[in-house]
Amino acid sequence: MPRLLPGTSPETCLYALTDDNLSLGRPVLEVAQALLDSGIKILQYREKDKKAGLMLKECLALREMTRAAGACFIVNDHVDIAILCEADGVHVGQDDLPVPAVRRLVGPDMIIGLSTHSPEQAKAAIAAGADYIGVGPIYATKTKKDVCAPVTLDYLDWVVANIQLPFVAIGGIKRHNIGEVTRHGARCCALVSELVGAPDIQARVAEVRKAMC
Ligand code: TZP
Ligand code: MG
Repeated sequence: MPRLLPGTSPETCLYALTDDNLSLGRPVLEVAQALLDSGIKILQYREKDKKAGLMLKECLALREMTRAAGACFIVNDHVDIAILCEADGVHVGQDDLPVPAVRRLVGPDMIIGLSTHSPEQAKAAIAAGADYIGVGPIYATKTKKDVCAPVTLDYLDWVVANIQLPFVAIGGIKRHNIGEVTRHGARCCALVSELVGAPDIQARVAEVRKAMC
């Protein structure tokens, strides 16, 4: 996935998402720095309960931090904030602005990720011009509100067999099941609670990485 992973190996990768509510009281910038220090090369800012002014401030800081770490920076939902902080990409869901509309706003170079939950949505994502798709939730998760039922490894298997676009497996992925996900062909896995909720983030990233193959 060369566009999604500037400067990194396309072998296997961990994609980390922020969530202040799960971070054991630690500020998002501290958590993000720990993730980057652990070698995370894709970071998504995903904060559902914050005001736009604070989100922009945090994203401007995260942009600097990710640039210094040689990491890709993606902003969830907020196309305006992604543009203003010069993020590498923006990630949207099925009920957010449609990908062609996002493309008109961000221009040709910004990465657009789209969450998908079915083969139909994956095919539509390609037709709409997404640069990568999210595939999930693979397992049950409490992190996302209004989440659909787990798509299970069956949808992942279908994506692996049928979709050429880069994809990121997500949803309920933890150190005890990530090996199963990578053995089913996912090279990039996105985790929220398992990483930001770890008391020792660097140790957790190392454990998760070890379990990936
Ligand atoms: N999209 C699908 S599931 C999910 C998102 C953002 C949340 C995943 O969180 P966790 O804690 O890794 O299960
Ligand atoms: Mg969204």
